[in-house]
Amino acid sequence: MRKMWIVLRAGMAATLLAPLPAAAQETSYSLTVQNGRYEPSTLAVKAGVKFKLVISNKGTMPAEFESPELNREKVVPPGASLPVYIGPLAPGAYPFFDDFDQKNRGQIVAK
Ligand SMILES: [Cu+2]
Repeated sequence: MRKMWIVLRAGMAATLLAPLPAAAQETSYSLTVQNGRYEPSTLAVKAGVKFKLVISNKGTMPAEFESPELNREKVVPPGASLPVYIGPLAPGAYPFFDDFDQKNRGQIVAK
């Protein structure tokens, strides 16, 4: 039992000494839904890098970020900001739309 504690404590010390996780320096972009439109409607991102896309819904109705090309679908309630993790993407254009308001469309362009 005592030996187990020593091993556990050694493990905890190693955790404390470990460098900051990669999440602290993640690539992040933001997308806003406002007045029935995505802003920006074309979002340029770096190709080959996984990134976090924070979707903020400033409207009064729920929005659903959807993209079969990106294989993502996320409902964002009014007033909420939610993250979606995407990529790494090959260079190209990836369309997305609001499944609750399908005239609201945009694209992510990876370069
Ligand atoms: Cu949908």
